[in-house]
Amino acid sequence: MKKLLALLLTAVMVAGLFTACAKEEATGTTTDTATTDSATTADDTATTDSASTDDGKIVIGFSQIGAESGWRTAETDSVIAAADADPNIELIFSDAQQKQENQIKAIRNFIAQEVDVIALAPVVESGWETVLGEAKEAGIPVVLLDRGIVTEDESLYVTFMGSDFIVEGELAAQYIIDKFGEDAEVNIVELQGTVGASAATDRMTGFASAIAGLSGYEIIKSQTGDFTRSKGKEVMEAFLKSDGEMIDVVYAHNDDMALGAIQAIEEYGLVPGVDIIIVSIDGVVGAFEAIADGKMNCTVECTPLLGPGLMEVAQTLVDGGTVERWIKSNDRVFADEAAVEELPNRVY
Ligand code: GYE
Repeated sequence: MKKLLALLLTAVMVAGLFTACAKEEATGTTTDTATTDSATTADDTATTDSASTDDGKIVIGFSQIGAESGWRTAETDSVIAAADADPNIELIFSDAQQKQENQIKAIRNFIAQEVDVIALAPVVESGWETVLGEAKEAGIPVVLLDRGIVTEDESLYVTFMGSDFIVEGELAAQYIIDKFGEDAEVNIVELQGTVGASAATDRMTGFASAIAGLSGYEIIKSQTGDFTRSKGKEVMEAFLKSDGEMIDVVYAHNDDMALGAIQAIEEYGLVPGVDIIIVSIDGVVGAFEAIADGKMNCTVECTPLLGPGLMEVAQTLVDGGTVERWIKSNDRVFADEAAVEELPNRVY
């Protein structure tokens, strides 16, 4: 019995040793050292080293929201590619899978690892004071990437890199106004982005303000589709069920939801892009293709190619330089024929 026990114990110890080795290898090469809990490990494969290396590299900890849309995947690719291309930069990538609590955990890990710069794509705009206060206390500059936050303490981040979502909403509305005319009666359904996200709140505000003075323009339904294609489709199905032939326009806060809505409209038996005009935001290649197919009408560009800019900003901050408070992207509108012509040039 004793012998058996001893044997068992050895077996367990050997097995333990193996796992320890495997773990070390993982953290030393490709696994993210910033997020170790099982909920967030799945996509955390972008890290190349641990932050504590003393090789003089600039270490950026990037807390990404997730992978809800084609846009976001393009942004992740852009950041990883730009970091890979810069021998002076080391990136620790952490995927929050849409949860603010995961982002807070990741930021705390970045602080513990003494990274040089924290890049945060905040899933929602409120609730960041405590953790960003901790980063400030640790002397680590925070760069907000692609979405903003709401706070009374402006010192909690150095800069916001991204688009003007209010203008994007206005531009989307303008396309519809130009198409139908100011005096028309237009019933609009709105597919909102993630509740509480700056990109959703501001796109809603910009659009609403642009149609505010036009009495025939009405948003008859507005609901979140979480910036995803599947949710966009699902919500559009419900809109069609309740309002069907009444709907003139779909305004979606991103292209993925618009593409989901297109599917719903086709399944319902109407012609997207003709019976129902579809306008959205992002400018991903799928939207350009849908416009070329005549199934969609307009997309307002919002560039996800923020990687190279982020590397520059990180370098400037580490060198003790200053950066603009808002590094604004240049967004363009692509509709109808102009979108078809632009399709071959799209890189995301
Ligand atoms: O429009 C959407 C994504 O924050 C600007 O998030 C970004 C938005 C983008 O999921 O597709």
